[in-house]
Amino acid sequence: MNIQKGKSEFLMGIDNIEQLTTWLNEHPFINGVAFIGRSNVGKSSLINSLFGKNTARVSKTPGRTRQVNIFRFIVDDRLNKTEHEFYLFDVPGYGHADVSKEMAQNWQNLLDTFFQLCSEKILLLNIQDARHPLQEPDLVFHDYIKSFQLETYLLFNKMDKLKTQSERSQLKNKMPQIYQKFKWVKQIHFTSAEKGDGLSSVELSIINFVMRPGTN
Ligand SMILES: Nc1nc2c(ncn2[C@@H]2O[C@H](COP(=O)(O)OP(=O)(O)OP(=O)(O)O)[C@@H](O)[C@H]2O)c(=O)[nH]1
Ligand SMILES: [Mg+2]
Repeated sequence: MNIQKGKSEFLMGIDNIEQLTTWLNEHPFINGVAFIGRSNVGKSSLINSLFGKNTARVSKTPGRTRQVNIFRFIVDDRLNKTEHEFYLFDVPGYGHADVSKEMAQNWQNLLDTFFQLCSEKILLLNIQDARHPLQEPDLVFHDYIKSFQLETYLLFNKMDKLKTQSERSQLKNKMPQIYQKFKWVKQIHFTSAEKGDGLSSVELSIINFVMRPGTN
């Protein structure tokens, strides 16, 4: 089975609480995956690498994804010659230092609405920067998200940026602390959206989650 690259379809971007509430209430049993992480960690880039390039917008300016972007993607089951549709969410980054209070509050409200109303069939992929693990906003986010009890996997992205031995051992040395802090997280992946490292196992994990028995 695999995700059909390039067949993912952008449905809409929502930056308004009422609209998000309506959409989620109209879709109570959605099965799919949501990408969330600090701004600029590579959520949109990972989405493009996994679901086909040009699915999501990639930016050099942090904070570019200002909406909950909703997509549809297709898993191709070649053995049984069937196709299955699921939802994909690119959720705005948290932990901005440089936005107005009003904007940060709007984001928080969007996140609250999203996590309160999304079905438990959504897999949460939390993206963090491999160069800066255990950042304060990530720890705050985990404290926040834990109570929603969604299946959550952690992705350390931009692994290609750990170029020297010493940069790599910095991450390695923090692993015991990372496993401790994120104990409740079911899987941890190490990826590079740019080079493609680790993406096939992330793809497999997504497929295993959305295709698990009893959910279609
Ligand atoms: N070297 C390297 N650069 C990456 C990787 N993933 C993303 N980038 C770069 O990081 C920048 C931000 O990537 P985005 O995918 O837009 O990040 P985002 O998390 O969606 O950001 P927001 O939408 O602002 O929350 C872009 O310049 C990407 O090209 C990676 O694995 N390796
Ligand atoms: Mg983005």
